[in-house]
Amino acid sequence: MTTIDSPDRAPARVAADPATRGRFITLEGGEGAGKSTLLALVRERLAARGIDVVLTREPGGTPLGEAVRALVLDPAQRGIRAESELLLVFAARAQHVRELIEPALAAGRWVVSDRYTDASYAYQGGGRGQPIERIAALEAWVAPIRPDLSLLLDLPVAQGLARAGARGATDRIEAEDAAFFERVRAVYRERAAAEPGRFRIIDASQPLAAVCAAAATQLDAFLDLAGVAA
Ligand code: T5A
Repeated sequence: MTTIDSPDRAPARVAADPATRGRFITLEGGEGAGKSTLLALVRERLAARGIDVVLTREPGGTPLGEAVRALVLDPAQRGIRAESELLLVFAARAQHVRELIEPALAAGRWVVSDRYTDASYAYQGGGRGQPIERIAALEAWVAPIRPDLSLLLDLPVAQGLARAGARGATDRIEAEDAAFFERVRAVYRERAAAEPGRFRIIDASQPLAAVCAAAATQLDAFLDLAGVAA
């Protein structure tokens, strides 16, 4: 018989010892900002310092998360309501946090995720107009773990959409209008301004080499602060 996961039956959260816990880094930004491209650089930079890295993404990162991703990005799913979309991305995230992120961090591995909760504030909050308190409640419930560092790749909306569009087929969210993505960008920038200790803003409108150099500088500074030997 299938059982329903209740708070009593749910496995205990993996306790992370702050002294040995890995670090959690997220890459954020609008469409075509260069996050996926940058992921490889981040892995190399961390590996060069002997850090064991797990690369992942949202929505995604687990079999359930990848299935949700396919649904959320499917252009054929025209009728998805804003509330449904919010719950879907958080359903994927709940699984991602419990199945991958928390255990990896507790084991001392570093986790680098292409998007995390800031994307929900930006897309479902800014883009779709879902109330911030609702997003915050879901975050507190299923994704209380906070990134140690978030790199925000910021660039004008038109430039990002042109890059994303040059790849060909448009997904369900990329098909939104420019005003939607302006709201997404505005929320990202507000969040970065509100949490300067966690966020580093990178000008992603520059040529790729300059974006990579800026990201490398920020990562090196973070690694030095974290006491990781060069
Ligand atoms: N979403 C996600 C939500 O709505 N809520 C949520 O909670 C979460 C987690 C996920 C979608 O889901 C939404 C947001 C997204 O719409 P995604 O694939 O993560 O999809 O997001 P996208 O932004 O669509 O991914 P993209 O692949 O479009 O953007 P990237 O990863 O930022 O960009 P990248 O690296 O693929 O680069 C795009 C193109 O630009 C070129 C690259 O070569 C590539 O061709 N490029 C550059 N060209 C010139 N100069 C540079 N500096 C360049 N950087 C990259």
